[in-house]
Amino acid sequence: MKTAVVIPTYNESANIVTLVEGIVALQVVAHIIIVDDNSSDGTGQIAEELAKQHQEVCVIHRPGKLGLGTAYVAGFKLALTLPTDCIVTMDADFSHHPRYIPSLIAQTRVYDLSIGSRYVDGGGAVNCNLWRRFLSRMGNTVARLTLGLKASDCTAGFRCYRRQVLEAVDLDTIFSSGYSFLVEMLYKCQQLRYRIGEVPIVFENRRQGVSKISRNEIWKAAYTVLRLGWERLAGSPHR
Ligand SMILES: Nc1nc2c(ncn2[C@@H]2O[C@H](COP(=O)(O)OP(=O)(O)O)[C@@H](O)[C@H]2O)c(=O)[nH]1
Ligand SMILES: [Mg+2]
Repeated sequence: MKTAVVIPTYNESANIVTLVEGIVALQVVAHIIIVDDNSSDGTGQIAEELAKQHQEVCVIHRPGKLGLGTAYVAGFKLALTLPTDCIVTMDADFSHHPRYIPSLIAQTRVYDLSIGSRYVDGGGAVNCNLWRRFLSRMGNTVARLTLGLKASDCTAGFRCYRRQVLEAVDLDTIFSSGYSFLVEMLYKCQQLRYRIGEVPIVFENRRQGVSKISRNEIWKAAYTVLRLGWERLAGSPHR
């Protein structure tokens, strides 16, 4: 399976080199697409250096912090121009460890979308404070109940999509620009009746840098779930 990994970055200079080197060392990834939003800590320049050293790496530079969701879309669009069979998404902060990439890719033979999941047997989360745990559990419960999502970990950003999935979903109609993109995308995949599977991962809270999830993002995520829930009730499944 020819695989591309999409990594959105915003101020990840402490992580990006070791992460990229860890992924390259796996020797199962053909393309590493870094989508940087003009990070003030120089992540974009470091990514350019990595691109010179590793032929797998390419970098998309955007002018400012435009959101996690639109960063995924930019990365997906580039990945679809390349001869890829599946596209992995992951955070740059080692919460999503590269060691799980091979099992996510392997599951893609069975599933159209494989999720690196904290909430299936063998999965877990370490070093996360009570607030993080609460937020994640709460977000998952609300998304599952409101949207009828079947996955256990609906907010996970560690995923592997078959190419066909990203070709079928109209990426330009996704209205979430931020973190709630993940829930919206999962909802669309379930609506389109794609097979969705989960692979256990142990999520580790970031050791370097700071989280970019803000209170505003949490409100926007709540709005996304309510909006999709309303559309579900009103019976328009694809928007
Ligand atoms: N390009 C881009 N990347 C982002 C943006 N917001 C967050 N990220 C990246 O998305 C990933 C997830 O963000 P993170 O802060 O780790 O969120 P958390 O794990 O929920 O705390 C990290 O690799 C961030 O650098 C954004 O607006 N644009
Ligand atoms: Mg993170």
